[in-house]
Amino acid sequence: MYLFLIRLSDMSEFRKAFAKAKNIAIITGAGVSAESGVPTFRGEHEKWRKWHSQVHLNKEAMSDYNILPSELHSLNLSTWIYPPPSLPQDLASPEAFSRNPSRVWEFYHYRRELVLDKKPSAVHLAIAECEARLKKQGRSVVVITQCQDDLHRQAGSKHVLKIHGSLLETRCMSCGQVTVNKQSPICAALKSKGAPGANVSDAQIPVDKLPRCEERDCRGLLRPNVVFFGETLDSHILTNVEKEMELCDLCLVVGTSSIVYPAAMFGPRVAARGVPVAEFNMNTTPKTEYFMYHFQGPCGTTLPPALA
Ligand code: BV8
Ligand code: ZN
Repeated sequence: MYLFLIRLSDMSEFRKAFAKAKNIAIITGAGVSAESGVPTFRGEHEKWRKWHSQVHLNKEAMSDYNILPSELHSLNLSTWIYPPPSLPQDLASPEAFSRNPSRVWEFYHYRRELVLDKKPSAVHLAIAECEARLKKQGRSVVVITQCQDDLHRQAGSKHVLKIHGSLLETRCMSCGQVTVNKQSPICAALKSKGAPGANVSDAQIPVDKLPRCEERDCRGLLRPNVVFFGETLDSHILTNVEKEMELCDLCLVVGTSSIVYPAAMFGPRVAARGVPVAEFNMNTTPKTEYFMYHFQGPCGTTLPPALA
């Protein structure tokens, strides 16, 4: 097993594949922005009030949920809280937004404020520099990102497909207008709201004081222009992703837990065509076994030399 992992992590083998590749697809997740100081979506320390995915295993939970120890890895649960936690995806859903737009806006206001002053990390810069360098050689790099910040573009990446939308855009629930919005705070009523502490109460902001559309006299309620759980991804973007998945002859999967679909299946689908896929992550993921290479550690350390 030890030798097997060493083979998977052989950087010189990866570098040979990199040197030959003409079209490289780089799938990124929250781990890339973690290098810039943006908290990941899931993880031991990531929580907003009672919504979190930190989990502690106990035998009672496993027996109530009929979970076998052998199933834990595929569930991506190393530990399990009992009773089960409210997951962040319960906040990021159309149902949650229509039930309690004030609470959901507090959650997004908190996350918007977190990303607004962040700068691209060594990973963002290495990817952007690689795209520019390879372009001169007639080769291409596309970034397919689940991140909802703007750090890939800020770093200089030109070909970016943002599949889960943007924290810094709003969409009007009435007229559908999508607008880039980097205001801080996004509206007066949200100023100093959204604190993540477990004992913080909901601000219960009246709906007419939440962000509203400024298109002529629309005044419709705005929502964050992100893809909530249970919503479909933009079909135009998804078509472009499909094309890139078909075209690429090398794929990198960087800083994603590979548990959110459909993004989680992009890397395995490329691997199924026999194309080399390399995962860069702090940990193994439910998809690691599908990939030819796995480079474990902070991607700020592992990725720049891989793309140099
Ligand atoms: C859809 C909302 C059609 C906005 C986000 C098939 C099977 C099972 C489930 C489903 C399925 N199809 C659909 C589903 C349901 C659902 C889903 O996948 N649920 C999961 C949770 C099981 N998918 C959907 O609903 C999607 N829609 O498929 O439409 C449909 C609809 C209904 C029914 C059927 C079909 C819509 C997906 C919505 C995506 N929106 N968020 C918001 O953010 O507020 S996704 C959310 O997770 C984040 O925003 C982020 O974009 C995304 C992915 O997370 P990651 O980027 O992977 O981040 P995470 O924190 O999890 O992990 C960080 C990783 O980085 C870790 O691995 C860590 O080890 C690593 N790391 C950390 N630091 C570093 C590092 N690595 C390297 N270096 C470091 N320094
Ligand atoms: Zn409007």
